[in-house]
Amino acid sequence: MDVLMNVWGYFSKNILQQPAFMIGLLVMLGYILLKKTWYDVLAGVIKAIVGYMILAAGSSGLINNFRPILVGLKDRFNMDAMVIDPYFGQNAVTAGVEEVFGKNFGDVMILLLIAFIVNILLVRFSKYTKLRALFTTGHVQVQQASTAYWLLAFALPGLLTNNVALLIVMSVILGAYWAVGSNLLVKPCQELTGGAGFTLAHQQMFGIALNSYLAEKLFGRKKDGQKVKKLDDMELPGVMSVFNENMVTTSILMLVFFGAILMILGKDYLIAGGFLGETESMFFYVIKTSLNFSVYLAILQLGVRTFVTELTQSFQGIANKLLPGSVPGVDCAVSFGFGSANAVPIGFLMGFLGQIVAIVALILLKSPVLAICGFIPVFFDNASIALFANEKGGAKAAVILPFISGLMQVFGSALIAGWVGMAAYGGYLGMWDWAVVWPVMTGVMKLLSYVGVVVVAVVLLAIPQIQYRLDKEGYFLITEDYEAYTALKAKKAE
Ligand code: ASC
Repeated sequence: MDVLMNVWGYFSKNILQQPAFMIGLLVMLGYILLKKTWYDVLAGVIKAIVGYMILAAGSSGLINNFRPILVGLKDRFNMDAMVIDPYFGQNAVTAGVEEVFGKNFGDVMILLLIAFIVNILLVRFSKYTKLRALFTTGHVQVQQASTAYWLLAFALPGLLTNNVALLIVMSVILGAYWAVGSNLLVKPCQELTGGAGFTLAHQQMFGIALNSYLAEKLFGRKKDGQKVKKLDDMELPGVMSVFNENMVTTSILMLVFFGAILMILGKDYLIAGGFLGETESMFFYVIKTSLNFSVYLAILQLGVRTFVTELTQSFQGIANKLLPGSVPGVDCAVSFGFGSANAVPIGFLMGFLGQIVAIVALILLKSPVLAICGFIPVFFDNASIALFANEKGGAKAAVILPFISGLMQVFGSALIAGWVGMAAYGGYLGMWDWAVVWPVMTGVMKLLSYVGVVVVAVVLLAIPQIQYRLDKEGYFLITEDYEAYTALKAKKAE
């Protein structure tokens, strides 16, 4: 057993939690199964790992640059608030799980292992489960396993004395959430990317699915039956034409946005916090910091272009031989390489606006739990939601839906983190699914106990069955042969 746990520990730390190596491993396995030459395998693996590392350089550049600025608002206004951010959430679990439940953080890693196996098994038996997507984003899985551990331990205190039963119940719920959530986005992702062959496996899967649906239903058609205008359909004249170019739009928007926030934080605060050198010019510091946003976004998109084709081509090997009909589930940032590039900054800003409105409401309502925006939920969730909403419902959907999402992220996180006691440890995961879907699941299980567990599992597993029954012909075809799928849809529309 010890040997097994050591092997798992090594694999989890060095490969699973480092998506670049996890993707590299999958590409290697896929190409070997496709019987490629050794040098094709080598080239593919290198491109996949380097591409992913470029993507990660972009996304961590964004996080490391802009998280301290947003969290700075909390210090600047002396707020006693928890931060909604996956890493703060994970730290809260590490700090509190033993005190609150008498459990060791090591149990979270066992939960991760079993839940991952549940995900693989559910996809392996896709003939029955109709589940097609495998999580490859281990760093996110660790954060989710941590939070899920806390929420489920809180909901099912009767199981705390029986570790085996506790872990099994937790793994089924978490593994099913992974498989079902990423499966929900198989279709929206193919439609966004023209059949690129991946889905998203991140922290806002239900959020994107719901917002895509709402975008189509509420904004997708004009009254006269005409198509709605997407963000990129707007050709602006005269001086406004500078906004026709995405890099310019993003830079100007961020200059205004971060310019305002940095002014609010003030020069003294920035110097004391080590952001700005004493002799440095504030003016140029603001310009440099804000434009870095466009720089990291461009890096991120280059990373996506470098590895996505390798991953999806090689995954054919896995889909043919090991996990029939499956697709890889990847980081939500991968979607930023597709669709309207303008949706990304717009989703971010509208989500931020929503979060700020919600935070002010919490303050005015004298809520016992206050929250402050973490960069990751504001940016990655809302940019993705805007991207998919724009695709289905056009520009209006891309502006309105992320705003509502921002409200839900704050209200949902404050509610659940206050209720289960995580707020006291300074943070909560805070991404859309964890601010909306998991609080509902936790509530059902707390209320109905073991019956609640069954209800949640059955509802989750029923979702792919319903999706399948709504489109039996196209359901697996969409990932196996996108051209044939679009031809089928065109024929049906005639
Ligand atoms: C997360 C998380 C990150 C980012 C990254 C986005 O949820 O934990 O580090 O989003 O995955 O690319």
